[in-house]
Amino acid sequence: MPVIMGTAGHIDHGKTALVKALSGIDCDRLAEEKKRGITIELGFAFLDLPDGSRLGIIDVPGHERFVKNMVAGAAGIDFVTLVIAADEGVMPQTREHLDICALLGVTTGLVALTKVDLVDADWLAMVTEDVRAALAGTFLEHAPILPVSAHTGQGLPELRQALADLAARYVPRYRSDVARLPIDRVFTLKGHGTVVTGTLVAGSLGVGDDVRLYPSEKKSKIRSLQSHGQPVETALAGCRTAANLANLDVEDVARGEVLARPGTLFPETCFEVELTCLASSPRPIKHRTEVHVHHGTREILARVHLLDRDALAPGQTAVCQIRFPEPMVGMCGDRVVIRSGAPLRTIAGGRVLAPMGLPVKRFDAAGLAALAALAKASGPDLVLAHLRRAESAGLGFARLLALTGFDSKTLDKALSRLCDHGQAALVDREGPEGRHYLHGETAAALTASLAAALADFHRREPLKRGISRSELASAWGKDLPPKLVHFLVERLVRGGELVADQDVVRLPDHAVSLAADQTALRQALVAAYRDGGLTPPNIKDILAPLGHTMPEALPVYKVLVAEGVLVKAQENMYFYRQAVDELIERVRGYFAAGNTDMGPAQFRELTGLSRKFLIPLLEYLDKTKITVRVGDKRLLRQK
Ligand SMILES: Nc1nc2c(ncn2[C@@H]2O[C@H](COP(=O)(O)OP(=O)(O)OP(=O)(O)O)[C@@H](O)[C@H]2O)c(=O)[nH]1
Ligand SMILES: [Mg+2]
Repeated sequence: MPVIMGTAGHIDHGKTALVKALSGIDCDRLAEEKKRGITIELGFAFLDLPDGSRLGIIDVPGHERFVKNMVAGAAGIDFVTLVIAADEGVMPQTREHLDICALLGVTTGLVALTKVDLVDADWLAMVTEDVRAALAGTFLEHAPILPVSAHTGQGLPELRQALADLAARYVPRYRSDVARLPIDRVFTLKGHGTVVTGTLVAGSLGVGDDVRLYPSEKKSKIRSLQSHGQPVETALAGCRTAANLANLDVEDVARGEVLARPGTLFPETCFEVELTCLASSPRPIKHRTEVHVHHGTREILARVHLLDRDALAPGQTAVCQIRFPEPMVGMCGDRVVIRSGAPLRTIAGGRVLAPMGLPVKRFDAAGLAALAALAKASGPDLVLAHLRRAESAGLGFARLLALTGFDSKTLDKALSRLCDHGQAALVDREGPEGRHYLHGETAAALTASLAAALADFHRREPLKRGISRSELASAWGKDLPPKLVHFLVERLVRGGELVADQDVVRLPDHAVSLAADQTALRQALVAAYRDGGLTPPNIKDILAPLGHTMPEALPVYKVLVAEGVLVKAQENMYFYRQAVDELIERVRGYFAAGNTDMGPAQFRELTGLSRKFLIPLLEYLDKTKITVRVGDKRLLRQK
């Protein structure tokens, strides 16, 4: 994996000259840069090291106004060469760039004390001492300070050696394998179309790959690739990469956007960040302060939402949310640098805990504890912390990759271990974001709630065998994805805690049973309707002598109808099933005898019934499709 060195340091201190002296490459390409003698845009070069590897170089501008370009470049570097001119010594952007590197998570580097041809030995000794003092307490505290001159070549061999040593010792800091190319330049190459460049911070991209431009999610395909200036089939993490993109015009792409594969990044307007206010910041950061946020190659105005305090004092660290006016894409472990508007200076920075913030109430202990857990947890615990926060929504594999910054293998292992121990549950093998998981406790709580809902249903509907799956999904599970309800039901069935009888589910100990007095009622009802035939007594007259009301008797009626003993012709009018069946036979016989239609008069003649029963029964015959009504006559329905 190629290592990338970035320059840093005050304007005019000789960064670009040093890169040229080392690599032969002049990074100041723009006419304006040549004219003004300063760097504006990022410059890219490389140095072939004695061990055969290639060191990528990003040359940044020192001008105070172009710090945003510096941040974009430094976001992709592995170590820094802090360039300090021996004649001037430590200057404001020397310190600011050093702060920015620290905030971006850079942990190693060296100091090139350049332009030594302009100073004498005494001065050099004094400046070296000053520099050492300025580095105290920073990540470069013990770094080598190498005197060099781009003009005379003095110290260059030693500098090359020191760079090679750092590159050899460098341990890559990105573990994720989600390919991401934060774009730092967009241009048109005659005959080829749109080209974007950037440092591939993780993963790999190949020619022909389907890609998306985030956060807009515009579609594209990689036509060709270059790595450190050479055509390649595959660009690897850490490489300076240029990608020629199909279907996109230069105007479609902006610096700060990110090139990645479809479905791997998740645009959101809130990042959760562990933020540190620089000790050198002139004032605290107040809640809701608007600041310039630098993330990857993007710079955007956003607000800092402090959750556990009203102001973040210089030197303090807190977990907070950064709320953006438009969607952004990030990964856990990304760095942000924060600059204040007036005067423009770096005041804070930190580590992204979650690139997809969740609603957290300020000063809410539980919400803050869940966030704090993200800052502290690692390995499977980090996965659990996210699953816990996701509650019943759960998380897909792709989203978990972005939330943890793990590579796929590590995440895979962590999840299978968690599932084996019941700490997580795989609820869907083919969710929209890959395999879908719940926290074990969330799954357990949902399962318990489902069982309780079923028990409740049995209590309310003791005479129903159970509830259909679809009814269960639309009632108890109305706020959950249907696949999740299915998973929970299956899980209970597998555990023997629930019985599924085709489409109907019930608790194992539930059986349709009538209470003792209901058994008596049942017998009385059957007798009353059997004796009543097509002219049963009024319900009130049946129930009153038995000492029952209709609400009490209704469940028993329902059972009798379900069992086919009674027929419900209309509200509060039931008949003995057998009597109705005989009536139907008589009606069929009437038509079989050559009658083509049947009016109410013929029906009365056939049955001897009064209007009270006649009309409901005729309507019942229509409803059950024995007859069909035409005008006030009935025809036999052809089967
Ligand atoms: N004498 C002397 N002059 C140098 C040396 N290195 C750079 N310079 C001069 O210092 C001036 C600035 O050099 P650059 O390399 O452009 O400085 P820089 O740090 O890249 O500047 P910015 O990118 O604008 O921040 C130029 O005029 C260089 O010729 C050196 O080692 N010795
Ligand atoms: Mg320069």
